[in-house]
Amino acid sequence: MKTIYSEKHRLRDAKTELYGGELVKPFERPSRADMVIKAVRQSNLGEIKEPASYTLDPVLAVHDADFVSFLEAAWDEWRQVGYAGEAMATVWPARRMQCRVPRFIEGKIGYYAMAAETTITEGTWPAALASKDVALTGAQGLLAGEHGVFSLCRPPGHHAARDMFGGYCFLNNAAIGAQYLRDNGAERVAILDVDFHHGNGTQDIFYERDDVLFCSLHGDPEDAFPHFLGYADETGLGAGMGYNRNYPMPPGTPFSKWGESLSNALEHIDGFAPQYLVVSLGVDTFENDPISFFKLTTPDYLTMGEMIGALEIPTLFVLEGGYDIDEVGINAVNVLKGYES
Ligand code: Q9C
Ligand code: ZN
Repeated sequence: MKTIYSEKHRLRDAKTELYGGELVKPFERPSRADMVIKAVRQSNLGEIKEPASYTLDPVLAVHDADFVSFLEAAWDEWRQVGYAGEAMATVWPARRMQCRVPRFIEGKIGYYAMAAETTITEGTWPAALASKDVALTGAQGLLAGEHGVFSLCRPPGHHAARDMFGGYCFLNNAAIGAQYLRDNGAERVAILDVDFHHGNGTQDIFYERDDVLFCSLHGDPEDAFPHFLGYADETGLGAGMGYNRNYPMPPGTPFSKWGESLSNALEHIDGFAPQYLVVSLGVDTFENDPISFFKLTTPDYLTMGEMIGALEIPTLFVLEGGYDIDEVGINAVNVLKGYES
């Protein structure tokens, strides 16, 4: 399997994340991708390719234009105010307040943020652009007839909604890739999100559509980020009714239970008969992940890949989360190895 990878991920190198009331070094850091590409090399998974460059058109196919313009300008606007720190949201259009985009950057960033932990910094926008190129180049590989491609995206994307960033995400790489497959001939695309966190952004983007099936396995929003989406009763709206499936699971869930949800999701995906599958591949379900609460082990990721591979659908794997730096590479590559076996 080919891996698409860009060194430009390094441009996303925030100094701070708001966590437990403190500003800490971000969990989502460049060394994550270093560990993953190292594991790809050591496992001889296959060729590693630079992404091609794409215009903003495939981004604007899933994100609102005003949101994209905001992301592009946010750091400059923040810096012009003279603030010493990284750009961070502190105020939101909460219940019964006006949902208008204010002029001043402090208001604007609050309007477009879904959480406060994720700062916008100098290289964030170019890194996000490169990350979507990694996803799109992977999608192009599927269109060219490859059976599986690994897009080693960083920053991740599945929390980014049509008009919101947060949860370490800016542009929704998996959604951009899935939409690109749709726009280039595929009638039906399924997205399977195995990241520990609910893929609220991806759900948001496709919620009213029947051409993109979204299935997400994740920590119960009662207990886990993003808290305000990801319940089992969110099944889609309008034409999209029945095309969204959530599998929230409680703290401590081991693979024996998690795998039952996966089997159920895979059955639905199989019944949908998509031309392509996009997997939002987060490995923060790992037992030692510092911010999550599932109990998957390193060999479980091989089984996960085998189960996905049994569907025999051309699959684009898009990297999402996974914060145990020492094991993120081996766990992610195990899924790909299992898929190929
Ligand atoms: N107490 C991804 O995995 N903060 N994003 C969680 C836990 C945000 C995760 C706080 C986690 C975002 C792509
Ligand atoms: Zn996650």
